[in-house]
Amino acid sequence: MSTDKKVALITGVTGQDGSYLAEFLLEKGYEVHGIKRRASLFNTERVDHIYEDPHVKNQSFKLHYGDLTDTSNLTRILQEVQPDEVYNLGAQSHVAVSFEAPEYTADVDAIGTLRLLEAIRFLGLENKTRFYQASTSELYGLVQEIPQKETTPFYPRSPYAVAKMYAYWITVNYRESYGIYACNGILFNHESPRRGETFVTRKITRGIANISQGLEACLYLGNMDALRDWGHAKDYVRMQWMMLQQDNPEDFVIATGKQISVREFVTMTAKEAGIELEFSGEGVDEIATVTAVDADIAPGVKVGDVIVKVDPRYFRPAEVETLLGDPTKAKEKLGWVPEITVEEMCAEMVRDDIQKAKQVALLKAHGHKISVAIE
Ligand code: NDP
Ligand code: GDR
Repeated sequence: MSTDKKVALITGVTGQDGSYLAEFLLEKGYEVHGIKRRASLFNTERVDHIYEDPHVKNQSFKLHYGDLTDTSNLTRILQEVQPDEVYNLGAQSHVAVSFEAPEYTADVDAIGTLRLLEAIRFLGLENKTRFYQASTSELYGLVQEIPQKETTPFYPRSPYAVAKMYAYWITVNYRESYGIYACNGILFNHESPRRGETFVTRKITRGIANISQGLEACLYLGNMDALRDWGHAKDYVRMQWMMLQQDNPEDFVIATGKQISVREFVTMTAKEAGIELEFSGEGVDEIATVTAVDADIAPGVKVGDVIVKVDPRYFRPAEVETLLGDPTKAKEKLGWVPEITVEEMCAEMVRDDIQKAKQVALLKAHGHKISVAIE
């Protein structure tokens, strides 16, 4: 690979943010290296469009097999790549799953971050390599202040958030102890058509899209009252890069400054899919019934259908009820403002999921056996 370009290494390159960031950096002329876990299938769907044939010289985008639980592997990749910038986006990133797999989550999300920072130190890259840590609004958990900003105290509410809190502080510690340019982006929820199917926004847009095309009957959700500050992943990866271009490393909150509930996101999604809903009942008995439908957009739905129900299995042992970020510092110091609204993002996700649902419906109509995975 060429040597005159800036070199970036992304952990979690196959994830939502990793794929957008890789695209962004390639457009900026970077040589981009990504760490990919070995899996029994390729699992590169989100980066296939930027994949380059490894047999061709001067590749700008290169994947390395690796894992955040493997110190020697990470150290070897860093030694080989000699990155100017490391973006640590890799994580077991699902909050509910972290209650099922707390030890693994700690190993990847907390100690994985330490492994990378230690590798930078061990290889003597302290003055060369800048480090971005994917921190999270989940650190605020049981919120101590509204809205949450860089100085708001943390109160994590899940094994995921506790692991990310270690990662936050070890990043600060390596900055203060060894002078590494290391910083935390405290990012509030951000979504896109590339969002994993089990996070609530994508679960909703995909579920309603499938229902609209007659592929599913009902969408089951957990806490409909949860409030989140939802932005678009494209806006947020731009800010990840901006944070590493300053004279001095600092931590920033990245958010839109607006929040809506899960229930409101359901209503917004349904509207985009040509469906009007009425909610009734409370708690575990809450349902949403169709009151009007545009049959051209949603041929699989009729008035009176109950298409959303609550299933307590999606409740969490400890819940984060409300998150609302204050991105003032990012705006004032870096000039960053989000460009995509939650309505625009929702519309983009719905369009994409309806298109996918139509493809599945077509294949089914031609006798292909395809089941729609539901969680
Ligand atoms: P995703 O879940 O979409 O992607 C996570 C990535 O991490 C995937 O590439 C995944 O690989 C990889 N990964 C998981 N375990 C390991 C491991 N043991 N070793 C190496 N890589 C691993 O997350 P997002 O893109 O949404 O988020 C990116 C980062 O930002 C995460 O750290 C997340 O915790 C954090 N964050 C996300 C927010 C959001 O709203 N999206 C908000 C705040 C923080 P594979 O594809 O093989 O599963
Ligand atoms: P979150 O995102 O936990 O905020 O973490 P998620 O979309 O999973 O949940 C948001 C809120 O919706 C409620 N909810 C449901 N959630 C899921 N997944 N499935 C459901 O059926 C459901 N019903 C209601 C949840 O209880 C919660 O309150 C995300 C991840 O990307 C983290 O990695 C990141 O750090 C934070 O955002 C900021």
